[in-house]
Amino acid sequence: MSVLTHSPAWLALEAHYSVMAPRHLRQLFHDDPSRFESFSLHLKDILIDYSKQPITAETVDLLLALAQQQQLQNWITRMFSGDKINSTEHRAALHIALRSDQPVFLEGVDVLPDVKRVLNQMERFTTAIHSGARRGYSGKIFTDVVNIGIGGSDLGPVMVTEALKPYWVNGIRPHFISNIDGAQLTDTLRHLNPETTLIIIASKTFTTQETLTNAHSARQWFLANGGNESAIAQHFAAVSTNRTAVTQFGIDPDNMFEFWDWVGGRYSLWSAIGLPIALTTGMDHFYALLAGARDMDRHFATTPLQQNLPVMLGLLGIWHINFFGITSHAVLPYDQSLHRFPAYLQQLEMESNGKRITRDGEVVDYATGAVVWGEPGTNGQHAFYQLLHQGTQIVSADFLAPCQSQYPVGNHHRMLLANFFAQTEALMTGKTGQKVRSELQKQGMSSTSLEQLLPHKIFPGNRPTTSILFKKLDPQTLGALIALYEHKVFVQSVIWNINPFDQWGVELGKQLAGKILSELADDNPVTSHDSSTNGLIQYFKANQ
Ligand code: G6Q
Repeated sequence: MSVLTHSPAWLALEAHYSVMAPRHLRQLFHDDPSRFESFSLHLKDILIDYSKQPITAETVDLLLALAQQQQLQNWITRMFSGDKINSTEHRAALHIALRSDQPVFLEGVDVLPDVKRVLNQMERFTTAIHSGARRGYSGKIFTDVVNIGIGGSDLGPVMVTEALKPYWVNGIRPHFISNIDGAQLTDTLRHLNPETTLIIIASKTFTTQETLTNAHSARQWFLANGGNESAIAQHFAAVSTNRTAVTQFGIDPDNMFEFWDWVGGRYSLWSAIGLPIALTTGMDHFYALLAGARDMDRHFATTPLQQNLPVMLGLLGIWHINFFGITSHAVLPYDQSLHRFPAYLQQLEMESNGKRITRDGEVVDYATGAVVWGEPGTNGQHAFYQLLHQGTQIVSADFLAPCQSQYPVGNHHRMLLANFFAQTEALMTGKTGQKVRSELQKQGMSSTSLEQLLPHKIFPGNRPTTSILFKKLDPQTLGALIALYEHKVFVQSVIWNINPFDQWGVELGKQLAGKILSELADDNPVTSHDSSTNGLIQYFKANQ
C-alpha cells in the first residue's frame, strides 16, 4: 500500500464513499433543494455548477482535507515561483509567466523581459503581415498562413483559431499540417498559392520527424511552384527553442520566434507557438486570450481552496476516478466553435497525468489520469449518449456552453441550450419504472407489450455532470477556460504525487519509428522484431 492510499485523508474518503455510493443524486436534490447555491462557483463570466455531482458538504470538506494533506497550496506556490517541479527533466513549468504582468523569477532572473521581447516581435510581424508592409516575393499580400507542427505545437493553435473564428482578421486564412500522412500536406497545399502563403514551422525541439519532413516537403512545394531559394526568407518562419537547428534548416534567424525549455509543449499556445493565433485573429485578441488566462492564474494562486475553480474541478475528478472508479471522462461543448476543445483537453489531461510512477519513483497503487474524449453537442446526443444514459459503465462529463451565440440564427441557440439543460437533468434524474409505466399506460399500450418494453425505457440516472456556462466565447473567456483546465490537471497531479510536465511515452514513439524507417528502405526480409511486427513489416513491403 502506498503512502497516499494509507493516509488519513484518503481513508476518510474511502469510508465516506461507502456512505455516498448508495445515495442517488435525485435523493440528494430532494434532501437539499439549495444544492445549486451550495455547489456552484463563479469567476467573472464563468459559472461552474457541480451540484449534479455525488457530493455533500462533507465530501467537499474531505476532498479539501486531502488537498491540504498533499500540500496543494505549497505546490501551487512552487509552480508560480519557478521551482523546477518538472523533476525528471530538471525544468520549471512556467507557462504562467507567458501571460503574467508581474515579474516571474527563474533562478533569480525575471523572465518577463524575454517574454515581452518575443511578444513584441510577434506584434511587429503580425502588424507587418496585416498591413501589407511585409509581402510575398512577387509583391502580393499574404492571404494564407500554414502552421506545420504536431502535438503541443499544433493542437492549441488549431483549437483556439477554430474557437475564435468570429474574430478572424479579414483576408487571412489559417491552415494546419500536423500528420506525417502526405494526405494532409497535399490536400492543404493544393489550394494555396506560394506567392501569398506564409509557412510557420513550429517545433519546440526542431527535431520532430513529422514536422521536419512536412517542412521539407512544403519547401519543395514552394520551390516547385514559383518560389525560389532567395524568397524562402520572406515566406518561412520558425517557432522553436532550438536556434541552431532552425538556422541549419535555412530559416533566417530574424524570422525565428523563440520560446524556452520551461514551457511544456502542451502548455505552449501562450508563447510564440500562438503565432498562428495572432496572425489569424490579430495581436489584440491574442493579448486578450493571455489576459483571460492571467485572471484564472490569479484566481488559482490566491483564492482559498474551497472557492477555487480549478481546485474544485480537479478534486471532483479525484472523487470519480479514485473512489467511484469512473475513469472515462467526456468533454461536451454545446458550442460548435469548441469542436477541437475535447481533442485539446485529451492531450492536456492524458499526456500530463497518464503516469504510473510517483515523483519518488514508486509504482502507484491507485488510478491516475482518466480517458478524456468528447464531441460537441447536440451531435453527440445522436451518437454516443445512449451509453452515457443506459450503458453499464458510468462516464463523468463536463458540459460547456455560452449564453450568447456568436452566430445568432432564429431560435437555434435556445434549442441548443434546451438540449444542454435537458441532458444534464436527465443524466442526473434518470427515469423510473413507475414513470415509464404511467407514460406507456397513457399511450394505451397492452399490458403484455408494456411489460416487455418497460425495462428498456428505464434510465437509471445518477450520472455525474459538471455544467460550465459562460457569457460568450470571446478571447478572454477562452483564455480563462483553457487555464482552468491546465490548473485542474496540476491539482490532480499533486494529489497523485506524479509529475504532469514530462512525457516519456511521447519520446518513445519518436525513437522507435526512426529505427524501423531504415528497415523499410529496402526489400530485405526483416527479422529483428517479434513475429507479429516482422510479419506486418513483410506484408507492407510486399504490398507497398
Ligand atoms: C507536448 C508533447 C508533444 C510535443 C510534440 C511536438 O507536451 O511534448 O505533443 O508537443 O511531440 O514536439 P516539438 O514541438 O518538439 O516538435
